[in-house]
Amino acid sequence: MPSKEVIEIAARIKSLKIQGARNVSGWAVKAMALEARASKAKSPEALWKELFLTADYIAGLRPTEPMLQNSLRNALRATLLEINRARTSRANIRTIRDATAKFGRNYEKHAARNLELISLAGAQLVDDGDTILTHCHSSTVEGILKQAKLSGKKFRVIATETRPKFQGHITMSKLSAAGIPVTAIVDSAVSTFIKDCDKVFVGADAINSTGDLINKIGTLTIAHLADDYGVEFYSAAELYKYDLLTQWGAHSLLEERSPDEVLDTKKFRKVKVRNPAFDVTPARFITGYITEKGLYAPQALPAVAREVLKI
Ligand code: RUB
Repeated sequence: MPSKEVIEIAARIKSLKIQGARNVSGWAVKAMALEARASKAKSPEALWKELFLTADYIAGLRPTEPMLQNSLRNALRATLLEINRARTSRANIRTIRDATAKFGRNYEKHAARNLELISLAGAQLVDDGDTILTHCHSSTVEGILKQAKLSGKKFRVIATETRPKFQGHITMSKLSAAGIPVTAIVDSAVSTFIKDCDKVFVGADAINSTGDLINKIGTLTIAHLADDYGVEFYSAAELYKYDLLTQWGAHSLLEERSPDEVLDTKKFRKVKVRNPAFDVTPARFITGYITEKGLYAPQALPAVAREVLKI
């Protein structure tokens, strides 16, 4: 059973109080460090088992998040390295616990640096006079647009509300607090407003081995419309979002969430509800991925990601 703090973090991830791939992964790594610190395990083997089960529990909370899986895998890898050292040196249960916590601190710095790099690269794509459409809340897109504003660009944003959980409201309030003019629209109004847009910027939950993008449900419709109207379509993504398993033929898992998010199921007893949280946008609709290593065509991204993930 994970510690009380980990269970609390898990509940906030599950309910989307912590949302977006980067935030979820950051909190997951913090949870691993907290679990290591709170552990009463007496042997490296017992500690390993505890951390492994914690990682497995957290990874299952949002199945469409390779960034979450990649960061948990690397937290476990850092722990395992120290366990191996303990066989041959003076490393002990305390140094093993410290190794998990140290990974957490390094991860946080690394993620902050990557966000800075993506924000700088993405801001260069924003031109004076642009109207930019965004969907859901991506902390990465938020970083880009705030950086563009800081560098003096004059542009406006159209933000979808993002049914059923309205994450678009987070985007609207963060961008308007930064002094960026924002227009809110309902998701189904994208077809009306796309012709007024110069660019689409969305985040990414996963990128697969053919360069396809998995992101918040509704992204695919926006990509189709952008393609029809000749609007550039960018996804801002840390390379940690690459889904390693897809290169060996696995399909990306698409999370389906509770029907109660869509409507009051007590009132609509006879209605079947489907609530997929994500959809898949084929690479052919994507102008480019904005990453910490720069801008890449979708077809080029898997090779760059493999290099960064060292496989
Ligand atoms: C959020 C979502 C975001 C990506 C990227 O979905 O689809 O576009 O996670 O976010 P949810 P970030 O609200 O269901 O988590 O750029 O912050 O990693």
